[in-house]
Amino acid sequence: MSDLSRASALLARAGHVAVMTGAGVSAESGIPTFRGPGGLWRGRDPMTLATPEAFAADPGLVWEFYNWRRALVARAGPNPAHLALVELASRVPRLSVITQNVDRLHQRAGSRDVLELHGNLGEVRCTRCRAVDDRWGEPLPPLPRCDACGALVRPAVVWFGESLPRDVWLAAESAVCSADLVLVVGTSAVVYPAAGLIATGRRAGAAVIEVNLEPTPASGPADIGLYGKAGEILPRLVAGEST
Ligand code: BV8
Ligand code: ZN
Repeated sequence: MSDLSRASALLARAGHVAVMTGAGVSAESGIPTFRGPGGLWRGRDPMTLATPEAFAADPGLVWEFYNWRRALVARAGPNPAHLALVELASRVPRLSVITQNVDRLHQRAGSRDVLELHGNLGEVRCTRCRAVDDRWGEPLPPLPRCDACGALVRPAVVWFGESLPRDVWLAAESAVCSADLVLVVGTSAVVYPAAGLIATGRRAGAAVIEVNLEPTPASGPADIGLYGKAGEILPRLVAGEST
């Protein structure tokens, strides 16, 4: 029995599937991943820009990085991997979509109740009054200001060293603990606490399927690894292909 047919059989029996996605699910939409080739911006490691310290030191540079990504994401569209997960939602009794991505492509593909562990590029949050504004698709000036109080706003994403939104985190933990299958798609599984959800789901008794170009630290706990492009594998998996 091929890995794909074993995975399809697990999916067909699942009552609750928790999907956990990373940047790799958006790669075929033309959005560079964090750690793969082309993951750099102007030779800078995104990890050195996605921090409160970088923003405090040079908000203009960090906003340049985020405005570049906002424009890129606004021009991008969902790919077959995102669309396959929308189709999966109509084939299983319950589907939870948990993403580390900030590009809203799951929502734009039609997924509902997406748990955004790391926020999103559409919303901005005031550094003084903490007002949150959805500025999706709107080009922002080099140093955007709060409409309410005039202070500098920041991207409403979770930076390294910052806590994840508590309500979203608790919902994601609950999802993987009640799922009978955790489908891990396009993540290098090195960023915590998000990556910890995989082992949490496994400990709670879920089977784990990994879809990635290559093995990752999630491959150990995974029952099945399907290696190739998510945009090619997910539609076949959801369609129940077995070859
Ligand atoms: C926290 C939003 C603590 C921003 C992101 C030292 C100092 C400080 C912190 C730490 C430290 N050591 C460890 C930490 C914790 C840190 C962490 O995990 N660091 C790692 C790197 C070691 N985590 C944090 O800081 C978190 N907060 O711990 O808070 C705390 C606790 C209590 C109280 C206060 C504070 C916050 C982490 C969130 C960071 N924000 N994003 C933004 O986007 O700008 S994370 C960022 O990385 C993105 O969200 C991204 O999604 C995420 C994970 O990366 P991946 O999604 O996996 O993407 P990646 O490029 O890595 O991999 C792509 C994969 O896809 C690859 O495997 C590739 O093979 C595959 N692929 C590519 N193409 C395809 C494909 N697969 C299939 N098909 C394809 N076509
Ligand atoms: Zn304000």
